[in-house]
Amino acid sequence: MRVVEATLHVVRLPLVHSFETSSHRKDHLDHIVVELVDESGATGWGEIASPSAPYYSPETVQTTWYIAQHYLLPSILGISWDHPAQVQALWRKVRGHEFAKAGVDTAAWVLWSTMKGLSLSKALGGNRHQVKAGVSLGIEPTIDELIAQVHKHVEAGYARVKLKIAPGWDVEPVREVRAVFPEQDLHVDANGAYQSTETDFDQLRKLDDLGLTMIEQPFSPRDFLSHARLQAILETPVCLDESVSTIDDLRTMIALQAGKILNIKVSRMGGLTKAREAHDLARDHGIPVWCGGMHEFGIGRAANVAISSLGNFTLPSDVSGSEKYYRRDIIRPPVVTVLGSVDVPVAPGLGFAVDREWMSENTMKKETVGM
Ligand code: OSB
Ligand code: MG
Repeated sequence: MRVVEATLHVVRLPLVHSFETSSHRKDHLDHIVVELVDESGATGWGEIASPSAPYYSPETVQTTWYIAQHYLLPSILGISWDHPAQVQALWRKVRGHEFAKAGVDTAAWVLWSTMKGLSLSKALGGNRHQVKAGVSLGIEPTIDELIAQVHKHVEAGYARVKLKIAPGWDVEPVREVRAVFPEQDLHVDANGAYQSTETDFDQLRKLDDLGLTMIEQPFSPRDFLSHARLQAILETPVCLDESVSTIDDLRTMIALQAGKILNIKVSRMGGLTKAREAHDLARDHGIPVWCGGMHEFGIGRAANVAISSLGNFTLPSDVSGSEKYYRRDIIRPPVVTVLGSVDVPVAPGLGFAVDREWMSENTMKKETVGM
């Protein structure tokens, strides 16, 4: 396989319902769609799902654009490869920049699986026909509005509900939601907003009797030690998200017992090859995983569905239906959740058609890199 042309498209879509985490609120997203074309004219699609601001990870839309344009695409153009897992080696020297790498890596997997006539799921070694879908709900202006959001998504059938928390918005709203939904599979995600202080440890400890499936990323990304200390005093599993962006981070998590569950994000780990490697390593150490999301458009969402079909993705993934996020997605048909599950496509490659017309109507910036 040899990529001879690559195009980056910055696409902007408004969110149906604005989303607030411990760091900020957003009402639209700019993601970069990666289009790779090989010498036979076949296309592979990927999505760089970096947020615009460096609050989730150090990357931004602008840094990913720069790194893809100047480093990642030039190193893949004109080079022959047999399998998408080899693509990582082409930019071995580029440190970090996982979101940028993930978009190009996914496009290579989609191109290859399309050419081989395999679904992306099959190409990755997946064996599920359906994946369980969870939903991630942001911080709301009031507890009543939060409860209304939970109602809506429980009624829509989601298998698990995650609530964003932050200091000042934690025990009280979660306790009230729990009171209304005593049996619901519920978990919380702090996006690293707590500090390694006695006050914050005491506050987090109060979540332990609310029957949560997990507490996701309470402390900052590099603070493995506080996660290990918290896990040692809680019954509730600690789940890591931001802390694990490389396989070495996962080895650290395992060695320090810094959590019992792993959120694997294709974007955060630098693509499908690394996400699969993380899945295998976690499985070998008895750590269940689920696939986290970055409010992906349909292309990134399809990749998340495909990776979630691997055996150790035993917990519901953040792969909600397209309509939770966007009035109209850039793929056809949109991703749909029925009775808490999403079907894994069986068609070759992405398994969805990219809606080029809708994409170009919403494109802010575009650039083609040739050989
Ligand atoms: O921590 O999982 C997170 C969105 C933006 C930044 C961080 C996170 C999220 C989500 C979105 O929770 C999950 C989804 O795509 O539905
Ligand atoms: Mg998270």
